[in-house]
Amino acid sequence: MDISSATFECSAPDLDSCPDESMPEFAFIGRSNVGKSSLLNFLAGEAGLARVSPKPGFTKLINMFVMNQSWRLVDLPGYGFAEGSRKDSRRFNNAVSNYLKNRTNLCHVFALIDSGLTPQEIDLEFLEWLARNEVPFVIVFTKTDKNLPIEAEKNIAAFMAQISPWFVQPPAYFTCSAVAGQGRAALLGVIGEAMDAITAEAKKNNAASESLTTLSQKKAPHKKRPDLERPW
Ligand SMILES: Nc1nc2c(ncn2[C@@H]2O[C@H](COP(=O)(O)OP(=O)(O)O)[C@@H](O)[C@H]2O)c(=O)[nH]1
Ligand SMILES: [Mg+2]
Repeated sequence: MDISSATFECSAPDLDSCPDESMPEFAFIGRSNVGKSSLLNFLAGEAGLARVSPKPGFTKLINMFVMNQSWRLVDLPGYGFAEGSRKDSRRFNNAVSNYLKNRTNLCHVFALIDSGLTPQEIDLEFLEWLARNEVPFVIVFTKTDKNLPIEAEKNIAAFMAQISPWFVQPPAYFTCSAVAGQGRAALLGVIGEAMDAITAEAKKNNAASESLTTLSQKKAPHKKRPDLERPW
């Protein structure tokens, strides 16, 4: 999967303000400061596309970017940034949960976890929520340049050991570093595979609907997420 064009499309405060669902979407979610915007820029191959901030809690909007004029990368607001002492702000916001539960063109979520930290309760809680709500996701351990490889490996193994009992088949995971330039091909591969599956499904549906043209009444197609194999 090559990226030939990457453009900012819009910032939406909630699901209703998001653009139409005509393009497949791949969304980044994770704690504030985990490296969502940096990873988006790294995958897109454009340093200044999404705004990177050393200050946590910066992005409050759903930011949409169109790649190759055919699919979107979505930078979701981060969770886990406690503003003041309000406990509620630890939780991810309504716009994010609505988007994740109801966006029909959402193909995959990349759930970002900092490889430099031991398993954090809020990340475990969030992944459990994703699994319970049947949101299709893969895990991406970020910032592998920050620690010695052995420390990152230890944190990753501990995290996967904690979540594995929740699944028949544990979710796929990847590692990346936007700073060291590691992990881009594998993540673009995930998107490429999903896009191939969607194209194949669309072709099949087109062929099927052509063979139905003799029928006088055609039913409107039922909107659903692409039937991709889920990681659990
Ligand atoms: N060492 C290291 N720092 C990173 C990496 N990715 C992002 N950062 C830094 O982490 C901070 C938060 O990054 P950002 O992409 O804005 O995170 P977001 O809040 O999840 O969107 C910034 O200071 C980035 O420079 C990485 O791969 N390695
Ligand atoms: Mg960001």
